[in-house]
Amino acid sequence: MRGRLQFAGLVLLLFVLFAAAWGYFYKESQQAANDQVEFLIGVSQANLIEPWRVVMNREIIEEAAKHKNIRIIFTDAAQSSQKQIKDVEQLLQQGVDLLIISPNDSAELTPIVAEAYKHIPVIVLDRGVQGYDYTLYIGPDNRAIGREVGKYTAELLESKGGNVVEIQGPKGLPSVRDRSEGFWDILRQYPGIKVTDIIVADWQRDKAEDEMVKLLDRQSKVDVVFAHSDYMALGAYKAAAACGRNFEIIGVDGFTGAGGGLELVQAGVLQGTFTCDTGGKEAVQYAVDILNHERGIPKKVILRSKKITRGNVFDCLKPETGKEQQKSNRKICLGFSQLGAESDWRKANSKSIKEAARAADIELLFMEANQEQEKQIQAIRYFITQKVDVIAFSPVVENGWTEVLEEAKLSGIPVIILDRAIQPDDDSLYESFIGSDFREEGRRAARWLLENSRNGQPVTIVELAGTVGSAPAIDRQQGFAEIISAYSQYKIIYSAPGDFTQAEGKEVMQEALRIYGNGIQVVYAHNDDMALGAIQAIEEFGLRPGKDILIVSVDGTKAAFAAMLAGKLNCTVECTPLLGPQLMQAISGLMAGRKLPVRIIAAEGVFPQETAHREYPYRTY
Ligand code: GYE
Repeated sequence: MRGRLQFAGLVLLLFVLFAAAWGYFYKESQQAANDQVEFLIGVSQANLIEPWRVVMNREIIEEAAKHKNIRIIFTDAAQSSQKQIKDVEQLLQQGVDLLIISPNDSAELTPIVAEAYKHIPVIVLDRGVQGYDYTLYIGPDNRAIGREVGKYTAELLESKGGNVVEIQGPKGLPSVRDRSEGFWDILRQYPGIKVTDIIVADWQRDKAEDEMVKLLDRQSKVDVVFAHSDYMALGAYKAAAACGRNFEIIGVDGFTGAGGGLELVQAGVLQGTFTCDTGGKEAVQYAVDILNHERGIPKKVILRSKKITRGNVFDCLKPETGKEQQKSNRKICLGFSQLGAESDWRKANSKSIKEAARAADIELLFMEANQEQEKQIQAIRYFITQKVDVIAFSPVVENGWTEVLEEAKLSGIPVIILDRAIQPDDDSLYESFIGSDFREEGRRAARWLLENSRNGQPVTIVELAGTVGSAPAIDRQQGFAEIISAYSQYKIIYSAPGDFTQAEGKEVMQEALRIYGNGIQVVYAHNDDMALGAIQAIEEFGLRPGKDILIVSVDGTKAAFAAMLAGKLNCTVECTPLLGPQLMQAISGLMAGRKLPVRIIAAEGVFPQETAHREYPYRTY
């Protein structure tokens, strides 16, 4: 008996000692963890009623857990902009190092986001804010998602027609409007397909179910239901089951995990879904890069949406894995087709790519095409025969790439598009587009002009356009026209292509001067090189560029800054050619099995003459 008691005492003693030691070490390790926290990130969430936002927060937590040195503080604005403004103020008071915000309302949250941005980096998720006072925007392309749903609906109805019901999220939300508009854009092309009813179910499954039951009561023929979220789609399915009806249901979101869209597709509840990532994971990844002061942080990241049907759902459920070559530690080989060497921009772009490849230890096959599409197609075919790991290229013109990109796809080589976009923009043919928003550059040039030209007086403009059929020429023209078209006194009196070269820019300007002489007040050049050519032509004509004729152009090259310092150029809208580091970063990610955003848009500014002095020393191209 005594022996037993002694034994029990010993066990108790050991237990107490163990507990004390554990407590001590736990405290120590907690202390160590706190010591490790370097960065505090505030997350201001618009609400947690939408399941999509709950997933966003979960992703943020999961991604943040990979970094010992960051800590996250969450706030929930419960659908109130007023509350969200207070939340941000409080987060700022708590001393967060970076803010991630998903705004309740774009306009109402713009001032506080701009205020926060004065002090710390700000990442805006999902709903944008007005203007550019933030570090980075990450979000989906809802209009594109809507269009894809439209195409799939047409595919399901085999163009023979049928009745469709649309179940929307809350009225007035930009995401709802965009998805719906994209969807209708496509369905309008099929006269046999009728959207007979629209239900507003506020992202709620039960509301979708109830409304759908009522609808099925009176509507005898329903062929396809498009629900703006998988959760509401499930409601439609339940309604069908309750009423003994049968139709095909398409959702949006495509979450993994229990009850998520992928599971619903796998179970045959949904015919298909289109993924709409929340960006939570990417926000943390970029936040870490920003806090570590990494270079080449973009301004906008648009997330890829994937179509999920029974045919591919099993592949999607598999965890992401790295590619073989990464495991074997072989050097990654990149084939890059550059369109030419027509401008300072292009030369800087080529240099940036070569230097970044070297720095990233990526083997580079680099081919230049003298602005000829045929040569680029040949280069891409050559890369395919060489079995490179990745192909990247800057398409000289927008059209005519589908065939060669399909060849690359068939041979299993991923493609990244750099700088200029393609049409038709079939994003199943490439992994990512990295470049600028050319239309926005055109708008910026026009806005500068509006602010800096005489009010009320007629303003005559000569436009020196870029290469015919190229994305920057098309978009810069449209963006500029979009803004000035609202003001009748602004008139483009002459527009001709100068192929982005200085020599042709000069020729076009000579011709314009020959026709209009002193009657030209403004030159808008699609790039700096053509503006420099125009400056020569204007001087030779006996007028003063920058004074008698205002000149605004795009790129922001060092030569343009020198022209501004000399008073001969009035403004340059930046378009960065320094895309090499972002390209290599994307390639490394891709090879490691990461899903890339479908569009990565660079951060850029506007530089009027007055700023040239300050900026000139820092221009690197
Ligand atoms: O603006 C121009 C160049 O595609 C953005 O091409 C690029 C354009 C750039 O030649 O200078």
